[in-house]
Amino acid sequence: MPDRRTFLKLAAGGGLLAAAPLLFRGGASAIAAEGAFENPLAIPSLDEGRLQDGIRSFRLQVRAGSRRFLEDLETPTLGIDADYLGPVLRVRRGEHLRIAVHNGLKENTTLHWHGLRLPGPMDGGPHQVIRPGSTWTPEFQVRQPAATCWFHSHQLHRTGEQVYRGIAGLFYIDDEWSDALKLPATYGVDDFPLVLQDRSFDRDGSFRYADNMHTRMAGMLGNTLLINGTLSPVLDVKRQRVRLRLLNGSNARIYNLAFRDGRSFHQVASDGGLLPVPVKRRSLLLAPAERAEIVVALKPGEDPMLIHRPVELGGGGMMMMRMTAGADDGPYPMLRLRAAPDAEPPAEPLPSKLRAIQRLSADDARGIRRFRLDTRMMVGSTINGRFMDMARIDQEVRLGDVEVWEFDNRSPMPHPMHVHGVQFQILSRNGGASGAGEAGWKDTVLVRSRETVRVIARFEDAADGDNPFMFHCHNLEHEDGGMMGQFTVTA
Ligand SMILES: [Cu+2]
Repeated sequence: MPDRRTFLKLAAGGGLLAAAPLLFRGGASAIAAEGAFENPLAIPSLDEGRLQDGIRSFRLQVRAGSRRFLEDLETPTLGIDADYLGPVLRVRRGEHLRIAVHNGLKENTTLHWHGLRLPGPMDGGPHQVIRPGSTWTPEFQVRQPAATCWFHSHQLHRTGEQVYRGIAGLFYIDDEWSDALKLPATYGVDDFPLVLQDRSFDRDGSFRYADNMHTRMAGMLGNTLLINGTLSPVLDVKRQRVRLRLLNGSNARIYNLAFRDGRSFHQVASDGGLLPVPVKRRSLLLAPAERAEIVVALKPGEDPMLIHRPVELGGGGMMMMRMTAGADDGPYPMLRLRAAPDAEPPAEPLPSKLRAIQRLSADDARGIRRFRLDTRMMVGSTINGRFMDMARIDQEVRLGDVEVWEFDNRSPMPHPMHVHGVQFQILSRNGGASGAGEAGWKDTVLVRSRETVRVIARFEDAADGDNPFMFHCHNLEHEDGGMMGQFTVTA
């Protein structure tokens, strides 16, 4: 008898052959728009490790568990020190870290520190496999400004499924600068993490992760939204100003965040930390792996709804194939905020300046590397025409150099491109300027169909051929399908 996984694969594959849908959107993978939004939002536990002899050390265990997401049904899950997802790890700039990661699963995994600047062997990519029952203990110094980063499985060909089942968590960096700013910063009181994920469930409550040609082309889109693992959540707050640290922890889905009543909010940070100034906006596009921190003003007693507002990302042109990563689904509600009738007003105005960022200039760059993104129908997505090969180094960067990387997306769908080991700045989109919300440090950039994006970075962390860094699409099914390459950074 085929096991469940094989059965699902066969079932889904058979459906594909019969129907051969060319328009990978909507239908069974559109998010349902209903829900009471009465479930209290789960807040992950905060783990500050142990500070001893100048080293902050953590002990983490990746393990299996189960969680009741849906009424009356248990869902088998994976997590880090938890049944589903992991704690928020909190560290300070300048600290030396030691993180013991024990693999309590029956399969190989890895834990990648997404957005962290560190040496190649500590990165937690596909070369730093943790075998079942063993422990991997990376050590590194935090040498970057305050930011909301994260960690997740990066197991070759298995990242999509392992992350889907729950191997992900947040990683906060604080520093003197972020301490001094008058932004909401009390965890779980006026400063909240929001991990946005779409999932699908089978009738027995188990996650439905479909590994088939459809998902390899379009990415895995779920039809149910979870935030921090909570279905149809409400967040009760006792403050009139709250900071939301958003992570798009979805495998493939893109969110265009807004409030149903159209209110504005301020974006204060992007992937790699604080923006130069707060950016007032009414919507915010967040692709898989991207982070943004926003500050929202609430009046006592009101309950605004955070929603996804459908957006056209362009694209198409290949045999009518258009893959939208769910961006044009909806609108659908995501999170209800509910301010207490006696919610406290903020003591100070929102700061008008956050953190100066020295812009890198193309004049400082040694050169430009070009990455062409293509999708071949029923085959998969490639970078410069190639699929990932663990034995091949695709790019060699000289330690300390500034380089421009250009992503030229010729495929009919958007690709959120991520580079390990650096934080970069966005130079241009199709030759023009990018938005004020992208004026800070980034490690993941959404490249729309038919768009060319240039980013610039200084490569200051070393990675040799045994432990190279990755560059890849963060649509995890694209990544698992081979839309990834490797680079070294050596003197
Ligand atoms: Cu992609």
